[in-house]
Amino acid sequence: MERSLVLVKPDGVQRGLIGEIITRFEHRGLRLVACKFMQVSPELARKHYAVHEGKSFYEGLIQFITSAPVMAMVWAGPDAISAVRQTVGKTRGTEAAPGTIRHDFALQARYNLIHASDSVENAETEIALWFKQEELVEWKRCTEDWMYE
Ligand code: FUP
Repeated sequence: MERSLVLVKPDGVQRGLIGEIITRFEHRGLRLVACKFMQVSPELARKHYAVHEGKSFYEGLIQFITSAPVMAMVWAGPDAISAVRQTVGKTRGTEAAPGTIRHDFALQARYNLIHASDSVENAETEIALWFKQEELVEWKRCTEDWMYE
């Protein structure tokens, strides 16, 4: 069972897409294990995007992610990293496959609605950065008996 850190970024919150995005992951069969609506501090933003430090879009990204609240979540399931990223779609909406969230609701890179962990290792680091251990809920969806082998 893998876990992924998913953020509905400020554009998704402002555009009223939190519910739509959660619905996509619920329908996919993933399990929500943590969720919090929060204003991101510049310190947290810089830690989260440390891998992009020095890139041309880095400062704009920090400004953007701190510009309005985000909905931070952890989703779990078999192959959750690739399942979540498949549902999210490629970075730019114009390159994302039809049916993905970014294709259906976004066009460009910065305003691409969602962050989703790109590896198991990064997911665990990101989850530890965004959530305390006690905020992660241990439970099982009844649908899992009919979806997970
Ligand atoms: P992704 O994994 O698809 O979220 O994308 P990346 O890790 O490549 O980029 C992280 C974030 O940087 C993107 F969500 C948006 C932002 N970005 C830009 O603003 N401009 C770019 O050219 C590339 C990325």
